[in-house]
Formats: sequence, C-alpha cells, structure tokens
Amino acid sequence: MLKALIFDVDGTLADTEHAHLKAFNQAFAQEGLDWHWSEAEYTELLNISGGKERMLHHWRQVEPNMKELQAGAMAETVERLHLIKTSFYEAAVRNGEVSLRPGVLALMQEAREQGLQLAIATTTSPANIAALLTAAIGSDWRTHFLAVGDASSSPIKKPDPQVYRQVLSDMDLEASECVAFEDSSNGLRAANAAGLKTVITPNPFTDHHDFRAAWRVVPDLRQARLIQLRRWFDQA
Ligand code: XBP
Ligand code: MG
Repeated sequence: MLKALIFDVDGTLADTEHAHLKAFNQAFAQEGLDWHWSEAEYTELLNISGGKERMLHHWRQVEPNMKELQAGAMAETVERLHLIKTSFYEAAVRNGEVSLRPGVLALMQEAREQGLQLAIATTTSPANIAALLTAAIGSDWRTHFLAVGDASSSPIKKPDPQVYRQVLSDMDLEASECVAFEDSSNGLRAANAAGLKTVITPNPFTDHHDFRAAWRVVPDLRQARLIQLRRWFDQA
C-alpha cells in the first residue's frame, strides 16, 4: 500500500537553481573572488551535489596544484562562502524569486487529506528548505512532513542513498510503501539505491540527464496526481 511521498527540494519542489546560481556568484563577488559561473558552467557543476562540494570541486579545477596542506584553509573558505551564499539565497526566496512548481502543492494537499505521510529528502541546507517552504506553505510547514532529511542530517550527498535511508527509517516505513520525487540523475540514483520507486519531473537544468531507470517521467506533478500514482502503484 502507498503510505508516503518523499520529495527532493531543489529542482523538484521548485526551480531553485537560478536563485542558487545567482547567490553563489553574489557570494564570490562579495568575497572579492574572480569566479563567476555561467549558466552552462553551472549546469555542468550540478553533477556535484551540494553547494560546498560544488565550490570545492570548482576550486580544485581552477587551481589543480593546490597542496593537500592547504585543505583545511580551503574548507574554511568554502564554509564562509557557503554561509554568505545561503543568506543571499534566503533573501531571494523571501523576495518571491522562487515559487513551487505546478502541481506540487495540490499533490501534497491531497496526499495529506487522504492520510498519506509526506517527507523531504534533499542535499540542500536546512535554511534553504525553511525559506522555500515558509514562503510556500507558511510558518507551520514543518508539521506537514513526518521526516526531513537534509545536508545537516545526511552529510553524504546524493547519489549516495543516505538521505533516503534516513528518511525511511525516521518514518518507520519500507521503501516499497513510498514513492520518491526527483529531478536529477544523482537524485534518481540515490532514490533507486534506497529501493524506492521514483517519479522524475525534469527541469531545464536536468532535462539532458539519463532517466531510463526512473519509475515514471512526467513534465510536472500535474501529471502525477494521487489517483494516477495509486494506479501506477497497483500495476507495479
Ligand atoms: C540540489 C543541490 C544543492 C543546491 C544548493 O541537489 O545540489 O546543492 O544546488 O544547495 P538535490 P546548498 O536537488 O539533488 O538535493 O548550497 O545548500 O548545498
Ligand atoms: Mg534536485
């Protein structure tokens, strides 16, 4: 029986990546770095899950001779940049620059009305989730979700299944009782590795990814209403 829906955040609940990209570039400029990521470059960099990991990867690419001894200093700088980036991102969300994708709220509402549980499984930072869902749902957003897995609770990022396993264990549910919603190949790999059926809603940053291992691929969640999910679930 279908008991819970587990949602990725970035790219799935909302097209957040333009706002993330802008926030990264604002942080680089504020710190006097000459880094500036274009949309094409960022699309490529999204293969690395997690903002800190993404910056570290970029740094190693532009300065391949960086000595291991400097690793501690690099991590500190990345930590600082990420705090600045997160506050720019939060401000953008508060300014209304990001809204939920079509069908997201309707699916969540009908799932709750019909007694299903909701959960979040993301690599993003807790502050980003709170900003987005406070704006979209309200200050009581956390009460809508039985479990929330994020960068703080599950530090090993997708495609590792850690965050999905954590959320399943927090809900005390089996993967076979849930459906995951993702937008990227790293997310799909993570959800699949946790044994979940995964519905993919691609977006402009991920529509070139390989989604052949998905349970279903739909343009957006208006094509994955609960009645449809239950039908697919019963066919599986
Ligand atoms: C989303 C990400 C995140 C955001 C930035 O991946 O990779 O890193 O781009 O958020 P997914 P942070 O949707 O698969 O979880 O800077 O807080 O990491
Ligand atoms: Mg995503």
